[in-house]
Amino acid sequence: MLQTVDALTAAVRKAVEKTAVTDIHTHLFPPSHGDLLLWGADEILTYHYLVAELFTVAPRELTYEKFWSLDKPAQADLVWEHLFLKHGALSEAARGAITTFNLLGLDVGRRDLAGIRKWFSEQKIEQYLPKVLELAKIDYAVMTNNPFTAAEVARWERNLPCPERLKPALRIDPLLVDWTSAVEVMKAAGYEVQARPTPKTFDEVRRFLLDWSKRLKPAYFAASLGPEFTYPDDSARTQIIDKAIMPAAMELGLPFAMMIGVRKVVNPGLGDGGDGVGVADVTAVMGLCQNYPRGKFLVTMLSRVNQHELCVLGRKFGNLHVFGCWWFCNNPSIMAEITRQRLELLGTAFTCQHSDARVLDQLIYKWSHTRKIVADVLVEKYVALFAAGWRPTEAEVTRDVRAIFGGSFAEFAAK
Ligand code: HDL
Ligand code: ZN
Repeated sequence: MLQTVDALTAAVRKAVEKTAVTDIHTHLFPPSHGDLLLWGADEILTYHYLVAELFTVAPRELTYEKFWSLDKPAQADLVWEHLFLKHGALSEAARGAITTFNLLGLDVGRRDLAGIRKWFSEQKIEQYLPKVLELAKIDYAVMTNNPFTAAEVARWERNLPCPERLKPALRIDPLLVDWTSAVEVMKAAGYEVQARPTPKTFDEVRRFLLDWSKRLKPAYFAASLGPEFTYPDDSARTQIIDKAIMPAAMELGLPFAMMIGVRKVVNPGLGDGGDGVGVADVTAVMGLCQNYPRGKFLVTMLSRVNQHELCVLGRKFGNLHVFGCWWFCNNPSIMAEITRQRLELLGTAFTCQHSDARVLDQLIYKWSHTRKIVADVLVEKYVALFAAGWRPTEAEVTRDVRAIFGGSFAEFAAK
């Protein structure tokens, strides 16, 4: 038994520091998939979050066209110059790059970008990937694998090796947000689908999903959806969900993960960094949970405005698992607020974070920053319990930390 507040506080901080996390949503790829897996100093510095921030301070003569015409190191040099040297690296993404370099043991204080680049050039990805997973204390990470992206399909068709600790997820946005291009891809792959959805088309979409699931053995189906997403409605999208996606997901016992609220391409000049956020309609999630009591839904939402309503839905539906402080919510101020709210409304029946890492090395900072915030919130909640006479044991504290670090997700996915 932990008999003092100090002993309890130390136990909570130790458990958060030491407990492995399952990173349930990333954009990582197996090293065998070559340049799809991004890593190293220049990828860290040209992360689309930092590119967007560069253009908040860059001189007017730096146009998007000029920037994108540069090679990656030259782009990284501009980010380094403007966001790290000429301005305080105080944003979460900029501070994250510094945390990553620091935890890799690089002397970032010397600001020697050439030296940092040299160190990375000496790393071999086969050894570096497990080193990063160990540093971030990740047991495994779930990837984002899109069967509608030719470059990805080409790698999967070669049956290249994939490390045990990287698990696929089947990403199916085009079925819901770009139906005509999805039809073209499925048709070219030999599925008898047509743009005007018919019963045959729905059967073929389901077969497409089952065939890819056989190949990838995904942890879940996933889609990112805009603020305008509604369900049910009289759109083809509702039919695709009802007649193809959910039947396939339920046949396989897989969750359907929805990331809702991205306002796509508000500024095309920023490339991947050009997306914004919009307040979405949480009743779409409610409709799915009501219509599919035997289905399983993983949901994260992009707008801070949607978090409380989503949390309350998480209390109403055992087939809904709330996860992550996604993207523009992945900042200490909002992460603390969301995590406190979820503990208060959901206990440990949620997943506190996912990294969304696009660049392998980001796992290091995203989880280091997350652990700090989560530890502070958990200490507050356990100390309040202690003050009311409860005496948690160290094992119980570790159990609860693991629950919000992926344990509850595993239980939910296995239901
Ligand atoms: O759609 C998604 O999975 C989002 O996470 C986007 O990839 C986004 O660009 C991102 O990287 N967010 O962190
Ligand atoms: Zn993502």
